Amino acid sequence: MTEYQTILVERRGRVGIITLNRPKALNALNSELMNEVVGVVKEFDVDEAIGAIVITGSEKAFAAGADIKEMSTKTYAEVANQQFFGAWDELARTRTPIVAAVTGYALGGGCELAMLCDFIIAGDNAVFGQPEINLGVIPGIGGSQRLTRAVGKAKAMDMILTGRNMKVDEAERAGLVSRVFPKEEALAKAIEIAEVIASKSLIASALAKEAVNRAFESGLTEGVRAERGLFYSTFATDDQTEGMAAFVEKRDPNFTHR
Ligand code: CO8
Repeated sequence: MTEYQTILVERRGRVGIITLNRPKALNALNSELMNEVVGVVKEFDVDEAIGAIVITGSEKAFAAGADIKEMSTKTYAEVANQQFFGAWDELARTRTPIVAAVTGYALGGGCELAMLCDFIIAGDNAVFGQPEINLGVIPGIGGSQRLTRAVGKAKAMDMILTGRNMKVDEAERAGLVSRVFPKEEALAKAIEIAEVIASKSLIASALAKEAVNRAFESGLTEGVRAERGLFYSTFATDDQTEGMAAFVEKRDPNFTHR
């Protein structure tokens, strides 16, 4: 079994759970944590036994940002030449749905990591923000793009330029989080939701995720065309035959992910 320094990894049925585990640094994201998270996500992503992934932190902090202590002495040449933090982008290329379970602080890179997941389940103590401007930098793991698409230009500009945080009520109203639960229940609820996703056809959920992401990333005509192609391709799968036969025969489907 692989030993991890910065995360805990668990398989619960068809759900893979990754818990960020640097409690003394409020789960600040350093390079080691990035490599461990991205490595496990990639393993889960090609594992047919895993149908959904949950990424979570602690009750106090999902993650309080990129590790400022690791970054503080870096030069332009170092961050640019090493493509510092570039591996996080790989999460956006996964097929398997990823749910973020966010309690406490999701700031800077923490907010960006939550937004790299497919949707966010939040505890009622969740706090989101892109406070990089306070450190003389700007978001660097997609925050300026994904926050703007999630909450619109007005709120994204407001948050990114002032560095203010957004509490969970505002985040839910703005469309950044999908559902809010009491903080003690948020992780269990996120796992329940991931179990629902994992009970579906893995091929269909990957295609559905791809289709929604086309809406997020492209124009309407292109998105609808992409959706149509993805929809047609579901008819090449055993799971389409099984899913529709099960409905007609009034029984539960037995998806084989084929
Ligand atoms: N990095 C490193 N250490 C951190 C971080 C962080 N982001 N956040 C907290 N810690 C550490 C603290 O230094 C402290 O350690 P120690 O006990 O050794 O002093 C410990 O965690 C506990 O933190 P606090 O004592 O500050 O706890 P509080 O409850 O008082 O405050 C806060 C909690 C409000 C979350 C506070 O810790 C805070 O403001 N943290 C920094 C938040 C922040 O600015 N995040 C943005 C970081 S920049 C970023 O994410 C850029 C991403 C883009 C990278 C792009 C690369 C290409």
